Amino acid sequence: MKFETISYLDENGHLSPSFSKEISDKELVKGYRTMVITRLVDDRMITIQRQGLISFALSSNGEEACAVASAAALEFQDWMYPQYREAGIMFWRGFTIQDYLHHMFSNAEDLTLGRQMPNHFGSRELNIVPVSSPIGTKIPHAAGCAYAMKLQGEKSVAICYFGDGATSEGDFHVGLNFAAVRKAPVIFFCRNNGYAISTPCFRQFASEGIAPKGIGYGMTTFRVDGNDFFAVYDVVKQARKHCVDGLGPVLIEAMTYRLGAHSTSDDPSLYRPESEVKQWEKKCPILRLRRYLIAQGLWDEKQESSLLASVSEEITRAIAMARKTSLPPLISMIEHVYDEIPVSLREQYEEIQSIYPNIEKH
Ligand SMILES: Cc1ncc(C[n+]2csc(CCOP(=O)(O)OP(=O)(O)O)c2C)c(N)n1
Repeated sequence: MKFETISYLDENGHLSPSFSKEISDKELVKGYRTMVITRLVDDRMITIQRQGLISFALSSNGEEACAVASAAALEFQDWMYPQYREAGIMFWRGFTIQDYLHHMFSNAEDLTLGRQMPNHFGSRELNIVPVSSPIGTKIPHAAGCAYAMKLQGEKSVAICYFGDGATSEGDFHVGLNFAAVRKAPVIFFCRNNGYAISTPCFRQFASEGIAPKGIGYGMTTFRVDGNDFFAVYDVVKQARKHCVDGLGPVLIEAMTYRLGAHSTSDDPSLYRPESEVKQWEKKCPILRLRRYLIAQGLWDEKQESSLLASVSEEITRAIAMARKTSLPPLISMIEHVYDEIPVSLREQYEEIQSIYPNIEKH
């Protein structure tokens, strides 16, 4: 089974005349700015992890269009289930750099109160369900959420993001089958970036990519150039309409590439050639959209340098503030799971306090 890859914007920023869809200049510029913010924040997080300020960082370097263009194509009431390379959806929906930095420092202002690893963002206010470390678990959750919305007659969709590696998990198959049978309004957005850490796609599955799996489950499926802002935007718009029209779920396979390491605990030079990375650098989604915007007179070098300077300064200020902010209180370790804290947990908490009387001061 062969799939065409939908693409409209080439590497030089030329937009194909076959793209006749509506997307406002304002949205395009916001999309561009959001991708740049994501890139700059990610780069700095890796640096400060190396400096020992935070414990861990993952970046979406090279994959920013997948998150930002898809978020741009959705409505605010739509539920989002990110994996961890979707910081761009947070910034698109209004999470500030400071909010993000508090999360990365796992401090008292972090919405998850340090109970999660860095890059496990989420926000109830923004309808973004926090990332969870076990790969693929969000796929059935998103299918269930979408089915619930269908039963309640809501005109909203859920979108679930994951990598190619997640499709090797049972949860992928369970979630897709359930959603297809129940016609749940859910978009399964797979970023096929070629690798699950060091495992290349050809060692994960024998099918021709991920898209044929969607057909196998009986759902509408697209393969799209994941580094093309216009193409991602367009297929997600179409997928959303398909879902709210009651036609069932959609699988999108976005062809992209992870330009950086899997995480700060990885060394990609051990499993992939530098020449491969260089090839994909030319397809960078930010570069392509910038070339388009400049050619259209919607962006210029002055705006570019001012954006880079102001975002970099904002990140520096946010790091300083996050460092100054205290850690979450010890009691938060046992709160917010049970309605009433069970006696066994309360005893453990008191034991820690008695062993480390000054623990709250650290
Ligand atoms: C169930 C499970 N197995 C293994 C891991 C370890 N692990 C973390 S990320 C990852 C790779 C995931 O690859 P993919 O889904 O392709 O996403 P990518 O990191 O490429 O964006 C693995 C194996 C995990 N977190 N959960």
